[in-house]
Amino acid sequence: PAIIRREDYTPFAWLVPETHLDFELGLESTRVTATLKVERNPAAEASPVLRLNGDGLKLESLHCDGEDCAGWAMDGDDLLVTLEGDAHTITIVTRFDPSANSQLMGLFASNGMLCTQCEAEGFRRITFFPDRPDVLSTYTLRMSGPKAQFPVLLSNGNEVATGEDGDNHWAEWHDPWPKPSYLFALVAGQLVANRDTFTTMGGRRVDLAIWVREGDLERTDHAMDSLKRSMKWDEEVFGREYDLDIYNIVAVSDFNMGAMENKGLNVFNTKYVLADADTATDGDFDGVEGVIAHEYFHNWSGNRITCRDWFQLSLKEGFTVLRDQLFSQDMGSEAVCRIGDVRVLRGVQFPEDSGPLAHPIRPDSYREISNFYTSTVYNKGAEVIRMMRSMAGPERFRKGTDLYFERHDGEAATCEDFIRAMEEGAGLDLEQFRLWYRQAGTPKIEASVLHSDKTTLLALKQSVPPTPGQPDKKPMPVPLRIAMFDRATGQHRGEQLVIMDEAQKGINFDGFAEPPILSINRGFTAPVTIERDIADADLAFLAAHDDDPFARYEAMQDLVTRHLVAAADNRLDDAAKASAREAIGQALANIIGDEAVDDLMRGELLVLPSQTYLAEQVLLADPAAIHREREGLKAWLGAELEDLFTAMHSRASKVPYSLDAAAKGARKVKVQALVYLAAGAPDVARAMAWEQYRGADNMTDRQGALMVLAGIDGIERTNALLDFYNRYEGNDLVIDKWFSVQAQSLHPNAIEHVKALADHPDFTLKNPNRVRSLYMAFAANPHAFHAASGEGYRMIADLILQLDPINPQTAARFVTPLGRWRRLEPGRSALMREQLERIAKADKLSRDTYEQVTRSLG
Ligand code: B3K
Ligand code: ZN
Repeated sequence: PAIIRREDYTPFAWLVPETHLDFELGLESTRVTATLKVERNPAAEASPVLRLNGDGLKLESLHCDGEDCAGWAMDGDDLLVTLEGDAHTITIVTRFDPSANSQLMGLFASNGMLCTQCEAEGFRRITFFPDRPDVLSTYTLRMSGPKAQFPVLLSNGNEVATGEDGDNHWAEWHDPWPKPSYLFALVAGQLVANRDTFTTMGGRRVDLAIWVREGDLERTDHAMDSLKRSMKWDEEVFGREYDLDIYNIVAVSDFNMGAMENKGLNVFNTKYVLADADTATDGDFDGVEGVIAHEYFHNWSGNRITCRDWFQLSLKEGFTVLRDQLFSQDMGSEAVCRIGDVRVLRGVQFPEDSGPLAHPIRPDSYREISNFYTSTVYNKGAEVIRMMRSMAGPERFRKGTDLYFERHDGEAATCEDFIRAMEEGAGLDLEQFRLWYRQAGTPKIEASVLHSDKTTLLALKQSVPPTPGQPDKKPMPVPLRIAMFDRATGQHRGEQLVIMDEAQKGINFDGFAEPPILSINRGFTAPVTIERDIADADLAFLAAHDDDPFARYEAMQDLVTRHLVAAADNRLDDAAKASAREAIGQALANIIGDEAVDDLMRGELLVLPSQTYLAEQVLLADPAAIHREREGLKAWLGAELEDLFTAMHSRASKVPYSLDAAAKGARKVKVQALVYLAAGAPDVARAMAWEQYRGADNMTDRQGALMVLAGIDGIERTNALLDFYNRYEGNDLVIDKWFSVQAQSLHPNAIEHVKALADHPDFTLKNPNRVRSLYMAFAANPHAFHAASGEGYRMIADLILQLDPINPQTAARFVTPLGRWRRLEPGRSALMREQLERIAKADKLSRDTYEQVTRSLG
């Protein structure tokens, strides 16, 4: 497959001012008549050839200006039409079988309904079209089909006419806003709606509807509430008002990703719509709120202003992720949200940035664009814009975004356009900052405090590691919020924002009698790694006293990380290990007892650094050693602090269920207590977890207890898993949890359990949620996936080979865990690489999987 390069961009030779679509709908056969008005693009180099993209389409007929069209040819999957004059009407008929569309791109069938997914290049599976984001067109659509099968017919914009015709009925929709084809959507099926209204700041009354299958209606209130709060928030914080009279959301159970921001008709994975206390955890509730907000915010950052080409993806995704993060921060706890964002960044994006798939937030080339919907484009993209916000401050940042929205409304824009609007509107000089868009890799900042009688010097060093295709890097501007704590008072004298924009830099401080304690990258102002020269006792001090909650969390993480990395590397003798454990135990005990901290934050402070994060800290990781030390520490802490954990659990168990912060916090610390006790006092934990399971009146408590029980042998394990299955049989989203809990468990036989679950009648490769619930959970289970025999790697490779012909987009996502081979100890490294090579040798691979496997082998 060909490589597409950013530098090769050229504007399309033709404009498509109007698109008319006529769908004759059927689950097994749908016929599409597309009528395109085309005219020469005066801003592009003239060409008589109109390239219409297709993907697996069969052309039934083609007319130009009503006549049979002579000048056409196929170029691979694309249709090339040669046109003499300046303006024409092209009519194209295609027909296909939506029920055979297991890729879930284009128009597909899901549970008897029809729905579309077009981003990035799915529209070309519906009809021949210039399927690129810089071709904006006004869409009018007619669809007809059997009324009994498809009582509800939806598309973008407004419904303008409906009618009946025997057993069939039809609807016409018109979207007044010109849009690229990737934002097109159509839904037809048996659906019911939760309806509400929202009045915008300008007085427009918007009819809101969330469409689901009949039995799911009662689980849609949280999504509706999140939608209304998002609409209000975007008006208040970004000055953005909604621009249509209706806003529809449809939930489907077969979906490759979270959701899709189609204009006026969002299509959602059920996972991000349905939530109630009995079936959704607190994390699920937060996920629904975040994704509803994200897709809504796209209406401006994505739809009103879209991307010129797919290399600019971060323009809409990075910015929209930042917007949804700021929203969630305002709805809940700022510090806890920030910690959650950083955990995702470190758990997914940092490993991506240090592995074979590393790429800048604005990539330079791709073979399959679906592979670039990455944590780098999304999460690092959000961090990059957040840094601009930190440098400008919220008011000036808002001036920058106002200018961007005003200047580029209705356009297909570039990252460069965004940067320029920020420079002018927010008054920032971003010349050197543009490197964040060009360079991949996570910058490393080394910090040390040098103290003499009178002066204190903070010495900073920056390096950006080499990444594939980018051996040499330049220093980037890294905004770091810093505070120096005075040992005499235990306080700092105010924080400052330092822009570290050179390879080396020194900053002087006066007036410290003793060397101050450095608190750096407070609030995680920059997506970098920090190596600071600091004593464990000072980390413990910051973990207990830093007034920046993120910095507190960070100090605790650092304290534990250092110890576990050293222990896994066999660098500690018994005495050193014992004293490090004592220090960590003391710090945890302080956190458990600190009445100034709320439980939500306490829950964060108690989390041990993940195995992935620990592995990231060393050049060649030994997953078994890391696992042994991490579990060893957990067990020691669980035993040592048993009384504190049981007391915390029993205190928190008295808090009744609600969705307020105190109650969510109570549930979070309960699970934490069980996790430590399960390692350190398994008999106590088993009894407590079983009691929590049986008494649970909500999914957070029930799933938390189940997770703990799934890792400990005993009759409780069997009974809880059986009870959970029977209780929720038929509820797909909850049965996904049942698969995940087992695939991710600490049970020594997890690998065997996963094999058995793959043969369970409820398992299917056709549903992406189900596939992920079993195999993503498994790939994230360090002791099982990294089994010394290589069995775990083989199982993931088998899955990729089986899934690739069915759903290449989802299959390709599973290559990532196998891409870690360069960073593993030699034995596992070879076993992992072997599996990548086995996949590479397969007869027929999709473009998606081919690209990821070849890059991973590098
Ligand atoms: N824009 C979509 C993602 C589409 C992914 C296509 N492979 C959802 C989102 O980011 O909001
Ligand atoms: Zn998005």
